[in-house]
Amino acid sequence: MRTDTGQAFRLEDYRPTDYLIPEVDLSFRLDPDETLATAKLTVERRDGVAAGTPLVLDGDGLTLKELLVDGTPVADAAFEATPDKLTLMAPPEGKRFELTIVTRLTPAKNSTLMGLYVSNGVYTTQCEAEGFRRITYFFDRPDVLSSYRVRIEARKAEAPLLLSNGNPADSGDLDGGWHYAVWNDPFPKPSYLFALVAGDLGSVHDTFTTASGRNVKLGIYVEHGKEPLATYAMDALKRSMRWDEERFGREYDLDVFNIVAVSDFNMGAMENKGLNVFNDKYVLADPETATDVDYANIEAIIAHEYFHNWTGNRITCRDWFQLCLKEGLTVYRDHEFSADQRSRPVKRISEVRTLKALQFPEDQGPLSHPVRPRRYREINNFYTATVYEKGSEVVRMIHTMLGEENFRAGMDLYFDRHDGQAVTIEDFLRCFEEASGKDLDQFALWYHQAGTPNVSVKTQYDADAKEFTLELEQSVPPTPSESRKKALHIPLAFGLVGPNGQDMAYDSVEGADVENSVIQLKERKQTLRFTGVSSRPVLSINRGFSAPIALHHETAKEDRFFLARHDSDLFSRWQALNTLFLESLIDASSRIRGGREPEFDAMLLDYPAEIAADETLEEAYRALALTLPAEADIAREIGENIDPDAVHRAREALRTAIAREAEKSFADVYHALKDEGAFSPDAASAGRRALRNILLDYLVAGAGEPDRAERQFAAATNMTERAAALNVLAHQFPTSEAAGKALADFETRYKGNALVLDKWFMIQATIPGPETVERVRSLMAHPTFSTTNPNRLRSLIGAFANSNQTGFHRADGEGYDLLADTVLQVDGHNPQVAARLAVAFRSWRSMEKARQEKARKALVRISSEEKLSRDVRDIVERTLG
Ligand code: B3K
Ligand code: ZN
Repeated sequence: MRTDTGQAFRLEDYRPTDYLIPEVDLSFRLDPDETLATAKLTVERRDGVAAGTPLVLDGDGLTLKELLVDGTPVADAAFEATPDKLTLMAPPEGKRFELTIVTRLTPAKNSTLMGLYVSNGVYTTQCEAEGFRRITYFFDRPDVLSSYRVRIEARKAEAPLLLSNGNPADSGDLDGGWHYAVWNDPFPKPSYLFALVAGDLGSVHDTFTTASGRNVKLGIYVEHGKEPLATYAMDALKRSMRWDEERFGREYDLDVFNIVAVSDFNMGAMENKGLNVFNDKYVLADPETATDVDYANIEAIIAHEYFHNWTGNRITCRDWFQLCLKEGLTVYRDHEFSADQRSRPVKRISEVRTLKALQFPEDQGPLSHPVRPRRYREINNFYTATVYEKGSEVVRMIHTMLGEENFRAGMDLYFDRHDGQAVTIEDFLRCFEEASGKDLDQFALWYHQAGTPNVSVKTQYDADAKEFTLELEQSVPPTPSESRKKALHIPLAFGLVGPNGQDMAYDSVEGADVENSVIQLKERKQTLRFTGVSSRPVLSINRGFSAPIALHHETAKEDRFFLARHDSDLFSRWQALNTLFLESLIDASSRIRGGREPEFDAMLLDYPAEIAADETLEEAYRALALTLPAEADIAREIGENIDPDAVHRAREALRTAIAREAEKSFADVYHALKDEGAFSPDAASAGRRALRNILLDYLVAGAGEPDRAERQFAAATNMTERAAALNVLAHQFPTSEAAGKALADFETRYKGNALVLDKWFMIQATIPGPETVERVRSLMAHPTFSTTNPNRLRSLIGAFANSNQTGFHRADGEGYDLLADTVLQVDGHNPQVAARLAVAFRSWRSMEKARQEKARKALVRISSEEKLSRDVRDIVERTLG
């Protein structure tokens, strides 16, 4: 483990290396306990650097076996090798030399899942961000690009399959039951994109012909016997390849593209050049074991990693501060892909829900940082919702401001100008400025300034003058290390909705640039005056969530209802209804806290029956509209002094009230939606199942007894229906016989299927209420629970801490203690995953006083552990503030 040295890396300290490494020749002789890695590096002194300047390479936990310069061993006095650094004091004076480094690795003992490790008998690597330095000494930073030749030797029986980046070049048998393969990657890449996989795996194959007629061999490698579960991923891959050609003009560039699924993986997947490595959760699917959400995630992540081939790999980041350059942009691209493959408004609503659930609390708490951070102690802690999701929103805003044509021209220029380079956000923005002629100076603040901007809205209509006035005011609250904020350039899509639901025309507008129904808000305060507005309009603003802001628009309930029913923008309809739900849930929770009964507006109780049955709306949209804000959403909106038990009771009360009111309509729709045909994972079928499942949740809550969920559980013909029914049973009747029986059935049925058992753990971890802490502790003793498998940890502990408000925030602090215990335990073998878990503490200051104190104690207990990793120390210290 790398213990913390307190060192911080700063953007302004960026400086290029003294040497380049244009070519890398790697050979591996694989053995679980003693792998030899030989790296022959062609080292080239940069122009302007003095001959003999010391060469300093990064390492992490390395053991050096041999060191040669131009084939001759280096004398002991001429170098220094520690586990984390190799210094060659006086390299040859010539321009180029060859450095050979032999390191000894123990992949079977590598529990960090960074560098070279063994998962389920398969050798695999993870190098982003700084894992390559756990394999050999190197300039392990993204601005050093090299072409790689990789030779892998392994015992044929242990690893018949040998893969690396690029194209296959050679292979054959060796003595003693060994064999080898050689791979060549002609495209220069940074070390974080290196990958190797060796093992005994099954596979599915296909081919793809690119737009220019090149043939690419596709392969997906999975555990033997699981090949049929990879067909959906393969289909998603081919669709992604075609889409990138059509939408962005980007073709694939190698002869092969391989994907490997492994079961122990720190995150979702990794975009290594030509050899993507995936968490098997995002590859394997069939109707019996995967839900519709799993299918959608597989499609999105396959696309995301594939799209990195251009945004990330062909054009990479100059340094890790620029992470959003590849991540935000690639998320934007995968969002657009899913929107094109599925339903655009439904996709947009889901994106915004995710942004608000994950990024808003990050930006409003102690871990807030700009989309392009300026400092980090541990880069792995910056693979955040801000870099990814807000990073994507920033790219979306560029698209909104420039329009499709200029946006595409900017992207084309970016690909053209920077192919093969490691670049910065400034380089990226310059392409859009040049392509569109627009000035993005003020807009660039979105990358540099942290915090969720607040925009408040006031409106007024003067019937005599037929004038509509709109007052907009923006402010960004202070965030760690930035107290004063500048005004941002915020694009706000809007419409003045008339009585018939159509947008009204107006004669003129002054007070802001308005183009294509988008207001460009640039000042702290701007007043817009619309003339020639024939009757009082209802303002629909931030349509499609054109800017990632918190909107404060105090308006009459009637107007919100009007928008919920009539706005021409489906996203805004959802937004209006969701705001109505939120406002009434906040009110209900404060009543409950004050010892009063919650009260709900009749309109709010009537409308759901109407939506459920409204056939002009797609089912997936109706399902989203009927989904009440989660407890965490309500808590986030309350913002301070939160009592999660009151929030929980408020939400339950509203759910029951709606269910009772809408019983008949919900039951009719529920029955009419029963899928009779063969399962299809397409968006429309998934939408029907989603609507049916949300209705089940209501119907069971309204009835107050589990029968209907038991029936759905028993009759389910796919995992989407089965898991949803189990969830309803376990969450609404946790101690009932029905829930106990269903949980036991599920466990027996899926014994041995790790991905499905993860669902079983997750459903139980998220059962609301104080008793779940004990349930989670006893599940940690389940024979299949292990803290070394990240998926299992996330499905039990991660789900408990992030998605169980009443459990994790239990008043006596037991939930916090459970998380602290786990973080400390996991930190001993996998700091990256431990740090990720610790992030769940980030909103501790928004709880009521007694809980805050309990959370603070748990955090202090973690931070007082002397041997804490840099990863966890960084998170815990920033969280404590
Ligand atoms: N680039 C990887 C994430 C690497 C995370 C390192 N801690 C997957 C992705 O975003 O596509
Ligand atoms: Zn990515």
